[in-house]
Amino acid sequence: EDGYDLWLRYRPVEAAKISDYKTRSSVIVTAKSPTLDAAASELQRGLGGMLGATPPNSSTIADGAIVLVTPADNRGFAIPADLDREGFVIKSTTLDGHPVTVIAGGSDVGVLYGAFRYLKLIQTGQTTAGLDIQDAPKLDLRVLDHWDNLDGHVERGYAGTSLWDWWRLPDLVDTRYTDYARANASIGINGAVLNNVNAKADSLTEPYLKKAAAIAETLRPYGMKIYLSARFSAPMELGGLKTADPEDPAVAAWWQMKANEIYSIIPDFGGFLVKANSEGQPGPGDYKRTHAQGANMLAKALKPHGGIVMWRAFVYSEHDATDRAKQAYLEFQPSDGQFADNVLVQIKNGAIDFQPREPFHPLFGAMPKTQQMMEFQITKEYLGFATHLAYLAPMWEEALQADTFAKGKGSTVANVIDGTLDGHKLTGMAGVANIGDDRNWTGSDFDQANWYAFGRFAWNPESKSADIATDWARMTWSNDPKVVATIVPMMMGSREAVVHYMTPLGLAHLMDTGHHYGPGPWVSELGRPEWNPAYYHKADANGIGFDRTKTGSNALAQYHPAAAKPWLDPKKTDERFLLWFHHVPWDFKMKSGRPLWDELVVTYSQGVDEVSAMRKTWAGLEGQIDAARFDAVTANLTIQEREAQWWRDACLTYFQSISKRPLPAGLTLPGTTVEDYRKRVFPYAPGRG
Ligand code: BDP
Repeated sequence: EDGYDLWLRYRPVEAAKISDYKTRSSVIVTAKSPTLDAAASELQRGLGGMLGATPPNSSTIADGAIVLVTPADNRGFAIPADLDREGFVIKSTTLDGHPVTVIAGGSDVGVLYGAFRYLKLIQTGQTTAGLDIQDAPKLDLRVLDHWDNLDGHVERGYAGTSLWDWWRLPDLVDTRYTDYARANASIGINGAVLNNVNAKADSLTEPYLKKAAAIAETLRPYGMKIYLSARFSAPMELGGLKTADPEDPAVAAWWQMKANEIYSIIPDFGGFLVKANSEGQPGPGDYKRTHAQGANMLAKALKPHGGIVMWRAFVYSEHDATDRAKQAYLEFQPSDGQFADNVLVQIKNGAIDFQPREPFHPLFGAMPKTQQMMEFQITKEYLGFATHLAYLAPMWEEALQADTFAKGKGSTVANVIDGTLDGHKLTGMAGVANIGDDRNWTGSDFDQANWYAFGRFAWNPESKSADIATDWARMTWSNDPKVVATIVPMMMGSREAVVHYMTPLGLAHLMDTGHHYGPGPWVSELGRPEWNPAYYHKADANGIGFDRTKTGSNALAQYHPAAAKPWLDPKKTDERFLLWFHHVPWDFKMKSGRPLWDELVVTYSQGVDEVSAMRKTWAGLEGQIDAARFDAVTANLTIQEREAQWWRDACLTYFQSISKRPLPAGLTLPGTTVEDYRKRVFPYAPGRG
């Protein structure tokens, strides 16, 4: 196996279970539509693979049939009136006197989602008897953001080059797009932004729209819409206008014309994603206009066609770099209530940038009159690329379950983005994709889990990362309980291990600059302060950490007082966030009784031990996992173990040169100098922007 099949491997189930499943999976009764066809053929593929014989497609109901039902063709089955358009019911029942399994959807795509859920029951070894399942997504937009450039390079991509063959599209439509769509539909992802947020205006020209339309055509039966990142200055670059000022009528007219053209080529186009006035991208700020003015101008152009705008809150300016963590809030919060009803403000989970651990972004819950959507990064820019094993779901669960206290206790980020806290209609979650043209899609087998988990959280932000890991491990590796019981805990601890050996105790952004791979805590010479790791850790003779209390940047004041309270006093702060919020002395007493410096050394060392343990655990699975995938994971874990050690040694050597303290008893460093570590550079690291 080479990982191409992802979690849709459909390998034969145990002989003992086959006949039981077969009595309920004999014929598929279907109606005609591309989406229902996709559902039927997935059931045939899956059941054929798992049960040994492909059930026929039929239009007559018989014993054991799986009957696909929609409001347009309900076959006498009472579809619940409240069933969401994308929701489904799976029910063991009797139709025309025959015992059957009904998969009913609120629409065709609901049936498709139901078919995948039915298959998952068998994939994970559960019963298909006496079923009565009803489910529907909690969020409207469940979108992958591809940071793919038109030349095929993927920004922060560690899985090869772009899936989108812009060069040969629309004539050549890679059959792989169908498998991409199947994988997404299996977890309910219903949208893809095809191009990088650092966008080229060319994406909006007719030839590229026709290429995008060919992709849209392939994804459509699977319930997916396509979106494009829009370059704000496109009216100048493509339309020859002298300005892109959102308040200029000629600019608005150009966008209206462009939107009309897009919809004439892609009738169900989803809308725009925009990165504006951030890291050199043009935006409304260039004309002293607000983000809301910019977003609303685009939203107005899309509105007649049913399109939406996802406007990113990832901004930080070179002019005020006292605390980068504060800037998005300062720029966006005052515009609460000003965004149009087809705009969502897309916010990263933390206020800096996809670090191994960040507290939740203070904008969540702070703009009750604005539709806010979550942006997670699936590609592991700051967590060891596709090489290091880090299952990100626990990190996302931590962010989603964080309490904003916006409307009292229990105002979780999940409830902000699912619209329930403030009664918003339009909701969503975006994930920066980790997908490329590597045979295994994501550059490593375990990174498939992050794509999978993203889909599950987008479907239901209340999901539990351990449940997701269990399902994924069963579908991807093996249903053997021993294998599952080995892999799941390994996954569950993996992100915390990365935190420990890269950025423990609330540290952040210590990665080497540019590519963000490997340690670079010593970097302090770059042009803009917030490009330097030293800006983030602020280590000096007195101590370490970023003071975000009143005596420092006071970023804490951006949180609701009840949310900020547990972080105000360093003695009471959850130590996982200690150095994020506080600059504390090297001898600050930790809960363990150790001084901070010792704790730092111990935690870094613990991270290395955790990776060694993962490598050994995996080695114990030899023979129980197919050889090619086993070896690939083994190789990655070997690299990760070596690099965890490098992270520990380099960071501690550097911090020791500042703290001037001895290591706690029993722990050592190799004696390499900071200068030597500094010389280890990677000019050709993948994925750089
Ligand atoms: C940072 C990446 C950069 C992206 C930027 C963004 O380093 O490549 O363009 O985020 O989100 O994490 O726009």
